[in-house]
Amino acid sequence: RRIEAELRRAMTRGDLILHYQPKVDAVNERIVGAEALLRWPGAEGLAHCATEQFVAVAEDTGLIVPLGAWVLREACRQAHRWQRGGVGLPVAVNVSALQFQHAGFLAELEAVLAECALDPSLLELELTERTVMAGGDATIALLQRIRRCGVRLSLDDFGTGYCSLSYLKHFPVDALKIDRAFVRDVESDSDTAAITQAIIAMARSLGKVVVAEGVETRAQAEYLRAAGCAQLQGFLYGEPMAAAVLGERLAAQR
Ligand code: G
Ligand code: G
Ligand code: NA
Ligand code: MN
Repeated sequence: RRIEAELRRAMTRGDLILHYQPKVDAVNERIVGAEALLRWPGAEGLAHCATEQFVAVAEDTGLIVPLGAWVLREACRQAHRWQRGGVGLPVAVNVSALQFQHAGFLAELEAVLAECALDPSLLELELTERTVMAGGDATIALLQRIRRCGVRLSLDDFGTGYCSLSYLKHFPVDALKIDRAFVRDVESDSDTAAITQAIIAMARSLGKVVVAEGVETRAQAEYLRAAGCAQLQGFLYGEPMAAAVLGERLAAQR
């Protein structure tokens, strides 16, 4: 397919970049982490330039395996630059199901950590509920091995998949990210508010850090902070931005 060929070319040419979106502490609103997100800046004229679209193509074609490996390495290099600069900002990387289930994933992760000399606790992998639910016991064993490397794990888009709250205790993850669909309606819909409160309470009782994503308004932020969310992420605190721009914000908050 044409899109696949263009994406492949963009990858080998180095046309893809990563942007970083801040995560802030819900109480003091200082930046405590960043999520790496793929961008394809030269592709504005193409119909599939939006990340959601080309990531879907990459997942359908299997290109997500080498592309995801590139993202992991690039994000670790950036995290190491921040580590060396004395900032020590944890960086989160999205990992697709196919990439996670690929046989070489753990070895590659270990190799990248060693190559970048990165403190593993400065790397977090974001996996969706769907990804961890799909693999059964083998998945749990793999999650445990990743965690033993010192890398943090979080469950992304929580609440949209089919992961029941009671399953949470089986997954060795450090954090859970409440999907932005909940955040959007948390003040206007009492059922959403009740579910969100329940997710936060349950996750906290299991010792998981709760992160809310898609926070756009001050009112949402206040609500989520009061409900016990530890970290907030969303346009209110910054869109995904170039590493240098985030670096300036980090320097300014020191
Ligand atoms: O940042 P944005 O909302 O445009 O991202 C759209 C979708 O693409 C989101 O679901 C996001 O998780 C996914 N995405 C962005 N960057 C990456 C990446 O590096 N790897 C994977 N697997 N997905 C990504
Ligand atoms: O699937 P995942 O949660 O990784 O997707 C992250 C995506 O969410 C990114 O594409 C990012 O651009 C987008 N995003 C981040 N913050 C906000 C926000 O406050 N509102 C909306 N609508 N999208 C957001
Ligand atoms: Na994510
Ligand atoms: Mn998400």
